Amino acid sequence: MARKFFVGGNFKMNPTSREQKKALVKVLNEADLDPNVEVVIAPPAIYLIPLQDLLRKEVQVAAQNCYFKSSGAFTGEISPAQLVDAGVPYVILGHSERRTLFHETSELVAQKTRAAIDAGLRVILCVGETLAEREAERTKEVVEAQLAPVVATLKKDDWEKVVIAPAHADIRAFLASAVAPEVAESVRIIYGGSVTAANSKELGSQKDVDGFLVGGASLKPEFVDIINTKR
Ligand code: 3PY
Repeated sequence: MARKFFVGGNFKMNPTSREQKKALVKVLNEADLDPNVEVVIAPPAIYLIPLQDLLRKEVQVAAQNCYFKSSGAFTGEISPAQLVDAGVPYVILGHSERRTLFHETSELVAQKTRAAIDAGLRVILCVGETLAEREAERTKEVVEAQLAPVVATLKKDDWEKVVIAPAHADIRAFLASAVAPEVAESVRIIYGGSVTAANSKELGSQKDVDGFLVGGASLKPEFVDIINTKR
């Protein structure tokens, strides 16, 4: 089956006011969006439910993180079960900011991925090297090591629920041998890392790039041009 182009907008810790939030909704609700693209925006948790209520139904929402327990004494965390109960279909896990600023290990990311899928969520799984690792030409090794605990915890059918966001598209071959050729063929691998309207056409035309996870540009009207990249 063809892989549907996927564009995610990671708002990170933005917007900072309800007015900005309304403006973002207006842009997306009034835009002429390519119907062949799956569009998912990831606002801060506090805006998930209001945004879901305000947005046109074609635009889905994702949480930016979740924990691996379903309830209990874990102050500040949100559980996969709570996201499902709120009608949230997706969660981003393993973003580089979670890994570097909040010291999330690949084992923790794998545990969260397992728990999210068990609860019924779809996962935008981020992997990627740091600049220093890239400069040391360790990208392949680092990305494969990040994926390894996820590969160990997921069953073959679970991969249908995963979209992988790396900064390079060379991991399909790894998945073909580490999981299965049919999973490598069907899983969506999207490009994450400073996507803008100025570079999305070139990035989106590359073999094996099935979409984008967009950072800062998802907060601007150019996000619509990025969604419509393939038109
Ligand atoms: C970026 O493009 O900055 C991202 O972190 C995407 O999530």
